[in-house]
Amino acid sequence: MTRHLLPRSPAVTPAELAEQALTRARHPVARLVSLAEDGRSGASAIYDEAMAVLEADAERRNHTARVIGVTGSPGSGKSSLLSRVANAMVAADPDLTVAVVAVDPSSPSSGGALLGDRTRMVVDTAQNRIYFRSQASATALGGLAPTTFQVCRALSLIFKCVIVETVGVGQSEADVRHLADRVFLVVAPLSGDEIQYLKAGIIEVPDAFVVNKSDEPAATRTYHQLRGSLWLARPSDAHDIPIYRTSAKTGRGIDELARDFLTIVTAENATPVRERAPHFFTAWVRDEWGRVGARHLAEQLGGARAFLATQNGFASARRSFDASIRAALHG
Ligand SMILES: Nc1nc2c(ncn2[C@@H]2O[C@H](COP(=O)(O)OP(=O)(O)OP(=O)(O)O)[C@@H](O)[C@H]2O)c(=O)[nH]1
Ligand SMILES: [Mg+2]
Repeated sequence: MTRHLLPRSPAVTPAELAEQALTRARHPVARLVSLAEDGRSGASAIYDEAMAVLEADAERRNHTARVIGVTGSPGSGKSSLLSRVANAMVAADPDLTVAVVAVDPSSPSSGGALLGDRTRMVVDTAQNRIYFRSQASATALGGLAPTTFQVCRALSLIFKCVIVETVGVGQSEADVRHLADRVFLVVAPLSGDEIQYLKAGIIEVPDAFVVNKSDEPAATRTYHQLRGSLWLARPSDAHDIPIYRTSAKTGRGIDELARDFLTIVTAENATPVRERAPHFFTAWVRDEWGRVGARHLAEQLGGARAFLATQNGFASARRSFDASIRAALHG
């Protein structure tokens, strides 16, 4: 329904699109991301071709990217915080480029492409070193869509740091773990008592916590509650888990968080984003084909990792999977 509202794209070849996207100019990057989100096979074919060019280029340049997951309850200030952190990061490191993908659970999925412009982020357009994108979540629980993976993969070939913002309402924490090198959980003051932290089970996932809105008086109590919860829930590593105290309003703690994000970005031994593909391919198969599909993938195709190894890109893997399972079901 929203498709006709999208700006008409000039006729560029996939290779030209890839080249333009590498300049990090807003429109070609947005177009590439839209292709990654678009399930139709025409779009996937263009996406695959552009991705092949980007991958070859990344290899030539020795480009690696880090993915940082930032999750937390709705309205805890994740986007405001990331806007400031991203700006502080590029200010501190002149070579750094950052893309932020915010997965928005409240939007209808058809609105995803249009959300790109709806942003609270202050973006430095002059150098195109920060890119912000909002993506509608495919599921009511706010889990990551398989296309989130595709989008991150595309952005990780262009930017050095990809930050994925998800609302922490269940499935998304578990999903973001499969995508990100590090996961940060943002909480706001008064967002719950100790028991709620524990019951939600989400305290197990993050590598670090952020108490945002530290300008509010209740933040101190929340900080101590969270410390207490960590001692109970993760006695073996509670010592090593950072809890940042930030305010996107006053700027408190922003530089410290930005510095630690930079440490993650520059650390050795990044897991290439493409290695995370099997998890997201399996998720796509489940979405599209349910349990029958999952069984077909495991039993007939040797599982996601083996199957992907025989395929030329994610989108073509989807097409061959469709063909394979259709043949099995009807043939
Ligand atoms: N006082 C105060 N308000 C903040 C702070 N950070 C964000 N806010 C406000 O909190 C509200 C939500 O901020 P967002 O940045 O949209 O929060 P979010 O977590 O990205 O929200 P969703 O993406 O909708 O889940 C806005 O009105 C912000 O202005 C902070 O540090 N202090
Ligand atoms: Mg947000």
